[in-house]
Amino acid sequence: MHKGKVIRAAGGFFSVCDEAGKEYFCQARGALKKGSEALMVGDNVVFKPLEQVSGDGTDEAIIEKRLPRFNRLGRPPVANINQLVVVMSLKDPECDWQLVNRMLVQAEKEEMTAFLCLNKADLVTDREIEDVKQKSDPFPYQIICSSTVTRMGIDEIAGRLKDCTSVFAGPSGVGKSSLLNAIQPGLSLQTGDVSERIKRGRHTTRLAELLPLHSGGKVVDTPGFSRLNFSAMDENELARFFPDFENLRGKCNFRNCRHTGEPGCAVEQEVGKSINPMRYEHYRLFLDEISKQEAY
Ligand SMILES: Nc1nc2c(ncn2[C@@H]2O[C@H](COP(=O)(O)OP(=O)(O)OP(=O)(O)O)[C@@H](O)[C@H]2O)c(=O)[nH]1
Ligand SMILES: [Mg+2]
Ligand SMILES: [Zn+2]
Repeated sequence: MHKGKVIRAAGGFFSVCDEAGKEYFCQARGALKKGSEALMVGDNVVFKPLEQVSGDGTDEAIIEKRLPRFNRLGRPPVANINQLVVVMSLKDPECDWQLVNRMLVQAEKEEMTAFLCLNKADLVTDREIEDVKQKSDPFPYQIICSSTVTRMGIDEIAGRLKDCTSVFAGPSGVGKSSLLNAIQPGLSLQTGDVSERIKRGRHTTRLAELLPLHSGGKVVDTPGFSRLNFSAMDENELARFFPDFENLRGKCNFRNCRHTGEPGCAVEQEVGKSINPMRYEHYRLFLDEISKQEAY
């Protein structure tokens, strides 16, 4: 029996890389294809090599078993990830802060570290960058402004990818694949056409793929998405996934305070001070959404 990691998943077929870096083209046993059991990129598996070789010369194998996961994201669908890199662009398309905060809540829930990358800095003025930062300040995660054109922020992002497994996630067209190409040119990932008349991305990356980096880290490039729902979230736990509320834990008048207008709410008193008003607004929106889901 061999051990390996799923690096690509498509239509019931999987590419698995063993510890020596050898790639196998695999099928999986039926139970490993359904529901939450379905194999994801990042999953560690036990597999049995077959005698066959696939059309492109890759050895074939069959996945026998999935090893336990330490976490998983529903969107993008990946497992065993240490770090979420939320990628947005400052322009074309503009930063979607609500989606940023949705992704960060998921990262906290799955105990991942996270940072935000605001790409395409070359398309806006320094003043505009300051305005965007101001709007989100104070923000409890590092923000790196970047550009694949001027190489601003590229080394800083690369530095944060060392020795851990990260996932790049965000809307289509923000430059996830372009950033990875800038970090490691040999990756040669396909990117959207600049001359495209429609400024919105068009889903250039079709499948999540786990890529090894020279720096020792690994990173998953993923297809863009613009919607993200909270599934399997309890409304009482949401506040725990806002690290900016953390210092205020237990300081509200009511022990089970939802931070939605209750008298003596310590969180609400900090809005506009240590808590960014937009983050608080999104907290209330998410809470509302989760409580409606629970009602069904
Ligand atoms: N001006 C400018 N354009 C950029 C930058 N980064 C990427 N682009 C362009 O933005 C477009 C989309 O880039 P991609 O890297 O394909 O975007 P993506 O996020 O991977 O998109 P999907 O794969 O569809 O999710 C391409 O035309 C890139 O050349 C940047 O820093 N500045
Ligand atoms: Mg891409
Ligand atoms: Zn409160």
